Amino acid sequence: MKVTAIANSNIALVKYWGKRNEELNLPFNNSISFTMDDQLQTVTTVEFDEKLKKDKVILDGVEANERESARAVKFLDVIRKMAKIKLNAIVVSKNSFPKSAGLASSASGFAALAAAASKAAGLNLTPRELSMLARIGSGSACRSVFGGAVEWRAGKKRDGSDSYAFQLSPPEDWRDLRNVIAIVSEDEKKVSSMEGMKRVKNSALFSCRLKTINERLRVIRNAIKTHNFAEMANAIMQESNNLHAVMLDSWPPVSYLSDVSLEIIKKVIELNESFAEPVAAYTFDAGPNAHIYTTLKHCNEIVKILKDINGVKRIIVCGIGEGIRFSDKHLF
Ligand code: 2P0
Repeated sequence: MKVTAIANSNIALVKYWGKRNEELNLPFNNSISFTMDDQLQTVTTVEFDEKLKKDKVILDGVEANERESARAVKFLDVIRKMAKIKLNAIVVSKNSFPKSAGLASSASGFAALAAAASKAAGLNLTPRELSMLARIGSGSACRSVFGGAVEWRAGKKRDGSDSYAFQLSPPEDWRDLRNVIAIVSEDEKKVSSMEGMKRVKNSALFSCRLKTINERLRVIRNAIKTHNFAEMANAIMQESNNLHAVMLDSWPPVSYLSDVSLEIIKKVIELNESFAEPVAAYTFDAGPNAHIYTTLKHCNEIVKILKDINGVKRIIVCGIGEGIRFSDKHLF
């Protein structure tokens, strides 16, 4: 049976960084994200077929490289074990955005693959089970199973059975929220998230981050519930600063922000000062591209500011989007 699933990327307000278990992608702390609209999307079709001698993975029209292919095969092995099947699969996947643009393609990629492959293997998983499965593919993928605002519960158990995402509020709840994305670099990052998360364990600041993160989670959760942008904004920016401070404090040091990123930070702070309240909040993942959360009212102004910054290559304005969906428009 051929199954096609669609998943959108998500951009965290409180970030996942550091694993208590690398095999199962179990984090140290809860994280909170918004799922993006269909501009940041992966569509994946999977079919298990007895005629195949090995798994075949096609990403954006070309055969996956060795590293990508090994990661997909390892994930398919998890699904084959769960479904008690031995068949090989063909996986065809298409992103609506460049794979290594720092736009979290692994989140939408593994969420779509988890959904398509588990169903194609005959499993009928609940959203929570699907979230746990996607997490094994890539941590942040567990959040892309759901739309709107999503929290990933870190959990405490060693087997990961209490580490999954759930929806805090549906996409239609905060219709005028936007993420203005400034693409600064489309190069593949030099230090992968996987490697960066290993190094963070050497950071003395990391234990301090974990002590203060619960308060930040509480503020953001509450701001989402009450649609209080100003309250959420400062917490988002402090969280991003804290994350990148911890990255720099890792050994060997990890540094993802560029001069252009720092210029964007400066401009957002100036904009907020001019309003005497936060109307925009920057956040950066494992790369120099900026994600500026704001409301529709201030969107054009932010786009204008970003366009004037030397080094900003492209701007994408994203709304809040849906979780996993299935489609009958197969890719092969
Ligand atoms: C996040 N990031 O919460 C954080 C913020 C990057 C910075 O999740 O090794 O690709 O596949 O579990 O999910 C990127 O890491 O890592 C990430 P793996 P993933 O969105």
